[in-house]
Amino acid sequence: MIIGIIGLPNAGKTTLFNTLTGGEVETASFSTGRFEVHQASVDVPDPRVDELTALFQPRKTTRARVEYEDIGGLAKGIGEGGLSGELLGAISQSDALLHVVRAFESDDVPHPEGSVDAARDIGLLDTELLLSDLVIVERRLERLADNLRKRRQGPERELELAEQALLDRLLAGLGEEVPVRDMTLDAEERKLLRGFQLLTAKPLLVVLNAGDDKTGSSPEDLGVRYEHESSACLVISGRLEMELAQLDPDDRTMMMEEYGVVEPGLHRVIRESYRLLGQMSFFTVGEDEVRAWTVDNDATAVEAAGAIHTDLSRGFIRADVVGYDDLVTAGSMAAARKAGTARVEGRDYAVVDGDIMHVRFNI
Ligand SMILES: Nc1nc2c(ncn2[C@@H]2O[C@H](COP(=O)(O)OP(=O)(O)O)[C@@H](O)[C@H]2O)c(=O)[nH]1
Ligand SMILES: [Mg+2]
Repeated sequence: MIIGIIGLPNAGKTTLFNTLTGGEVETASFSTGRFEVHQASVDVPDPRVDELTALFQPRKTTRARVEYEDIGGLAKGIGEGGLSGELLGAISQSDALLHVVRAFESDDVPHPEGSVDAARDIGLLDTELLLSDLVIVERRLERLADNLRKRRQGPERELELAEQALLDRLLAGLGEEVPVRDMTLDAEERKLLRGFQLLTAKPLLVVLNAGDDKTGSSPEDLGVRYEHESSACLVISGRLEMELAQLDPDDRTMMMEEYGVVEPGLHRVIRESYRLLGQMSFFTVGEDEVRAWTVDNDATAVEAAGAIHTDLSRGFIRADVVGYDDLVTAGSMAAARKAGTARVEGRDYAVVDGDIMHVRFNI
């Protein structure tokens, strides 16, 4: 799963990327407008994994991971269909987008639009993504119209007519500036659209990069309301977060108290990204390893088994399952079994976020 970090030059993308990944990519106080991509994967912070580690004292703890890509090179002409092909290519390969928006004032850092206005910048980028989708949908509609003129009957014609109807709806919506993620589409339609990699269909996390004096501000405090499907909006202080991430734990705690930061904004960013991707975690536990596994929100027991190893899904017999809270209350697997909170589930069981599973299999 890849989350593409996008935004205007000097919004703080690379600063956030460095904070997220512990990387040290150079930040610049002016934009070169150069197309540039940096990639790194990150542990998903999860207090439940800490708790399970304390409980089982395993030799090894493995957390869920997400991958971030810092995609630089958005330049002037944004909002006017100004995205270059290679930039679009990098963005369209992301599973979700993280839009870093400048909300900090600084005389040292120029803003490509000449002033700081977070709501305006969100609009600019949203328009850019919409325009890109419009082009894709229009092109596809032209090709379909061509095919339909040539092909008078047959099952393929039926499929193409259905696709045409769907794309016409999309075209109308996009024309009214409705992102695809806000449109009502059934599972079949979503599947059909997946191949187009439409940018406004991707989950979107807006991160407002505010100054050090704005920690604890809400988006509304900064003049922003962002209410869309599969979207969320967070405020962080990019530079402060980067400094926090570079401190050792004791100093970090002290500095967080000083600035009134309850939880590193970084953790919120990673958690929200994970949630927007429609993913959840289940856990396996033992003396050897406590491990978080990532599956889709609607995963079944046999799919969860497959996330661990294909052998486990092929030879799936049953799964021993206990909810996270039940396990922590009981204190051990044996105690949970005694208390009757550990269950045996079959292959179609709908996994719940936080389930602790042990898969029985035979191959
Ligand atoms: N004052 C202030 N400067 C910041 C903040 N975040 C980033 N910057 C500075 O803004 C400049 C551009 O940041 P960078 O991460 O390179 O932006 P990018 O072009 O979006 O990758 C750098 O000089 C950063 O140090 C912030 O929260 N406050
Ligand atoms: Mg950068």
